[in-house]
Amino acid sequence: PAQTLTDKFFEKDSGKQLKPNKANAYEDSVAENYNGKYRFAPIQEAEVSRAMIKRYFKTLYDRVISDVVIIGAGSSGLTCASQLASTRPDLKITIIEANVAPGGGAWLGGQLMTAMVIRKPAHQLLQEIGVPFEDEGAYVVVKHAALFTSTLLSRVLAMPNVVMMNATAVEDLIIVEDYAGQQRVAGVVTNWTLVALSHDTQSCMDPNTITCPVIVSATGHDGPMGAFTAKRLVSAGLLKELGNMRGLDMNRSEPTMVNNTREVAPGLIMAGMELSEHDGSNRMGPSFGGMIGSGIKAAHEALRVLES
Ligand code: AHZ
Repeated sequence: PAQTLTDKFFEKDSGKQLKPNKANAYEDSVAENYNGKYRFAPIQEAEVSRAMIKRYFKTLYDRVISDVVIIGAGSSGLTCASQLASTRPDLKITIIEANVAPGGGAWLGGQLMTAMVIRKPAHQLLQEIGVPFEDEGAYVVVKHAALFTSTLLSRVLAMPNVVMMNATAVEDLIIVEDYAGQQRVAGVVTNWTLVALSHDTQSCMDPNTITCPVIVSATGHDGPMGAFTAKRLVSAGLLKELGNMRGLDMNRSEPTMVNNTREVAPGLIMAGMELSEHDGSNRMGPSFGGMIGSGIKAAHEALRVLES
């Protein structure tokens, strides 16, 4: 039979890592040439699949027990992850994000406009992560919200102790009774988002679990997925009723959100806009200082719970 490209370059697939037939096979085959002679290193499709599968499932296997799970990778959740992971590189921090694209609402400022406003002193995070801004006195402006989000996101994802599972939704909480008979949130129940959204039409699609001593929930506004944890606390009897976010008042809402970011139920810290839904406090509209402050406070709270 004719020799295929794969036969030429690789030993027969023994189920293990493919090895090149001769030491310089890759070098011979590769050329970065933009005059019509560009050649990629040869590859087998199976190799690509294995490269993804083994890492994804190894990570999932490892993170089934995490130190901290952060639900939601919006501005508050990502700030929390960044602060927590840099302060405690020993902690296994796992972010679960329902969307394919992490970042929540922080890819734009307000009303789909590009500039992002951050009130002082929350701009200190920008200095720390190296995002340039224009100083307007009481507040700063980042020229594009996407610059803030992409910088924060890449910083978080580059941290060796952080794992993010996106396109994955938290669809329930693990709630256990502790030795004193008190209800405690002890983990999250997850499913791929496309599966979580199809429970009404498909039967028997059981989820997965991640156990952890501390959860930070930052799922944002009430919506199909948003404010998920706050709503679940109500149905679990851990919260009497949802407060529902109140009208916009920047001066009241941002400090209130930061100062009230706390452990709302044993083992569960709530941050960002979800906290406004939980507590029934004001919204702030397109000012992101409260989200940054709340994310940092949530990281402090997580450490307090872990160390208590
Ligand atoms: O996809 C959601 C988003 O990325 C994700 N999320 C929601 N439910 C989830 C679930 N499992 C996993 N069940 C889930 N992920 O959570 C993220 C929330 O990000 P966000 O930007 O919506 O919330 P935030 O609180 O970090 O930032 C809010 C920004 C707002 S809202 C607002 C106002 O309405 O006045 N003002 C600001 C600055």
